[in-house]
Amino acid sequence: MEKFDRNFIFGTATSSYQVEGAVSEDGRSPSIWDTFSTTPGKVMQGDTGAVACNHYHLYKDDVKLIKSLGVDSYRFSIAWPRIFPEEGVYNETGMQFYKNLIAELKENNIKPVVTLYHWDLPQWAQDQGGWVSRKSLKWFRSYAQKVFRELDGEVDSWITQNEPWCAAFLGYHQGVHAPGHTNMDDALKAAHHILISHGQTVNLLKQEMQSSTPIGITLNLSPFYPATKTLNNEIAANNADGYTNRWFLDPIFKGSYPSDMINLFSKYVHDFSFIKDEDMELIAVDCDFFGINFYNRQLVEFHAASDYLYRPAYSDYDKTEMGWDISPVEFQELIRRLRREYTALPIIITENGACFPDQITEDGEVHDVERTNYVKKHLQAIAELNDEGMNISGYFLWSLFDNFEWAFGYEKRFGIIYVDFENQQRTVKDSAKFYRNAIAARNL
Ligand code: IFM
Repeated sequence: MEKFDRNFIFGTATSSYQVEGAVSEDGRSPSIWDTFSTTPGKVMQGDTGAVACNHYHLYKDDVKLIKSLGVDSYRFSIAWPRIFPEEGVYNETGMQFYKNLIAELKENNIKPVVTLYHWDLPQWAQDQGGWVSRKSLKWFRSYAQKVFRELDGEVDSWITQNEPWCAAFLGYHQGVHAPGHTNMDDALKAAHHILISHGQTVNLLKQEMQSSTPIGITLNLSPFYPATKTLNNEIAANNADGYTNRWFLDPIFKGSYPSDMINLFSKYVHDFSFIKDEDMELIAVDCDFFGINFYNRQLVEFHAASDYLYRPAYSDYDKTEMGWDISPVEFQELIRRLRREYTALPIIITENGACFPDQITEDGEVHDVERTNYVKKHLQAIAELNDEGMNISGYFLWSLFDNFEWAFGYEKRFGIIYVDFENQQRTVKDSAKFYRNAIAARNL
């Protein structure tokens, strides 16, 4: 019996800065990631996305590879600084790349799922405050409007924002992502503006442009568990969940920020007047689906000296090369919780995958058994969830290629297609072959 019905969407995913390269071509201006990655000490080995997978030039061959996987859909993102290299200055040549890519995908019967923002904010916007500034709403609106005018109709689904937690908290609080700020006040403002930008973009598409193309947002969610069941560790897990998950889930689905987190954040942020009542209504806008990027569960313990009273705890689970727990059971618990507490919208797993240290062996292949098992376990988990009626309607394997893994550079490989960054040669890994067979059989 088939485990996935015919309507289930199987896909694979990438993002612009991680694969495109061609950072100074055809009128593209620098993004915050060009600036960040060329700042010494920010990215491992000093890697940058300047060439990445050279997908900008190799996209036709890459679409052939995507086609060979038998996927229904390909998720990619648009580099904002290709479209608006300066404030208010539209670059048709930059847009043409995406028109070509979409045409190529459609000729091959692959549905394009397009993310508007996967972290490559134009540097000109950052120079004026970036997401910390409320002006970001105006900038993002013009960008989204132009992209919709040019591409809506050719796109299967839109994702407004990818992982606001990473963009805001890794970028503006922890400083490990661009633009590298370490300030909670900045992070909360950035998160708030990113969330509003999501709401206003959905309204732009649906109300102003009267489009019926499905649109939603993607959050990275990670369930937190106390290392042991003490009251203090439960507090730690609740705070970690608030910082990572609820700060984004609550406004999107309940129209308010969690009050326990406002109290906790008040230790460092004294003025919340940047949050206006009308913003909350906008953030809680109706969408067509909810995107989730899932990688791992996290174990935490109470730690009085940490900002929010928690720190990572030892876990004996098998791990990926990122040190992330392999946790398909907790993935299922997360989905059930979302159904109980937050939403009945169709859920799309917009990213799931694993990093392992791959090598091409003497037979010229990449036998990535661990990644294959990881993917298999998560697909199995989805099939079981759907048997329970959890309505997961799609799965996008992260990632199509080994690519620029942000602060880790090219050191960490998530691809189901191996990329030799010396010569851009692609090698289809065993995990890709497994995925192709699973899709063909709609089974595992
Ligand atoms: O590579 C990233 C991606 O850009 C966003 N989600 C997590 C992936 C793996 O870290």
